[in-house]
Amino acid sequence: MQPNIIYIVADDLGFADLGCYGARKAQFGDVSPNIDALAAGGLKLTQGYANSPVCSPTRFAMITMRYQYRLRGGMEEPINSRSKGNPKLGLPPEIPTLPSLLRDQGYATALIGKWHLGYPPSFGPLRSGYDEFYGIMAGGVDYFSHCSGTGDHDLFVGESEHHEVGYLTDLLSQRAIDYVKRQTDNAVQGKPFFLSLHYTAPHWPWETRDDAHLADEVKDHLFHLHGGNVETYRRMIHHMDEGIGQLVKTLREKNLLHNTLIVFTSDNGGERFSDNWPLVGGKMDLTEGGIRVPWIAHWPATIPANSVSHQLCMTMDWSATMLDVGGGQAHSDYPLDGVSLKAILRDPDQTFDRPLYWRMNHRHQRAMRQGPWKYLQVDNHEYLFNLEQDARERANLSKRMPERMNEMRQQWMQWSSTVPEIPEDATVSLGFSNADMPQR
Ligand SMILES: [Ca+2]
Repeated sequence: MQPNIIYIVADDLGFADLGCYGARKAQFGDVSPNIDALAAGGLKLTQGYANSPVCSPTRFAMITMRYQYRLRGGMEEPINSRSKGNPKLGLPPEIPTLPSLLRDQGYATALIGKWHLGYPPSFGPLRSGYDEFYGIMAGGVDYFSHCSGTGDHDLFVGESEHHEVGYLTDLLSQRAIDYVKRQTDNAVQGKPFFLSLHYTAPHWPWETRDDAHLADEVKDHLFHLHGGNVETYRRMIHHMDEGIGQLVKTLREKNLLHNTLIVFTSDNGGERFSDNWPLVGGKMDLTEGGIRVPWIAHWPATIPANSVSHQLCMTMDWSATMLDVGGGQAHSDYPLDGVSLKAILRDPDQTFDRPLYWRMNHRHQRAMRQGPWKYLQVDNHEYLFNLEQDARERANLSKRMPERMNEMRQQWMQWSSTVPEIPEDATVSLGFSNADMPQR
């Protein structure tokens, strides 16, 4: 029987922000007990990556299961609010997607949360395979006013603007729970659902459930460069974790948990208050802190509890896995770059060779990971690291092992020639600079 599938994506959550990835306790206690329980009851990946160190490019890869560079919108780092109405910068509706291909297999499909793949009328979740949408179109909104950085109100049901009082993380959790309840009868009768639950937590502005008073203060500058702290940040994660706990409880009560695949990840590495230890760098960087993220999968019918996998993988591989377990196949005109990890779910001890590639317009970055090796270029400087020995990328082996670096550079160039070049008008948007806060 096809499993139900829930794809939970946090926003800017770093590699070590969860207890199960080594997070320290917050003043209020454990940061993420419910997500940690999913990891304990299922599978935790140690070498899983995001397709990009920034939002919308990863989301292109997530939904198309192909390298984001194949689409013009995927070249933006990221799609910014000023592109609203631009008919080029988004996910073209004719492109097959994970939800559209699962829908072809009989799945009910919904996106609850963040879209960030272009604005209607050219683009939108309902045009790309989702039956239902509740959430935001932009890259970030205030948690209380639900307004984006341009001041536009950005909460929608379908394509209709929707006003509702509440803390966005809680609204998304409640909608997800309601969705599961609504789908229960169909799911029991063999019509499964695919739910994308894409939180905006713990992305700026730095607001917990108790911080409604901040909405007015940050409305002209959602990057919130004068606020936030580690404890606030941990609470924001905790609010998401509470919602996930309630969602799992609902699945259990409805007897759906056993045959539901829940996958949890982040769209990119951590931002300024995040813990990426022991990795270096963060959002926008191709050093490990920008791209290595938590990957947790829970599916009692298939995945043994307490499993750990060291398989190399990136976002589009997990999407390909979901398509695979749902019985779907790629459209022949749009072959997948993502590789299914289905075999790993049953037998987490097995691994296979999986070279991974990244490219960023920002700082002319390139990266390739294969086995323990990482080839990296930043600002036209090249590096070679052995990540099994040095996950923090401080021991540069490029001069000691020039042959290996040359070989990996060649492989990267070969891969790069298979995807379109970055166009002149592609934009890079940074939330802050050294003028706002000192860099290390
Ligand atoms: Ca993000």
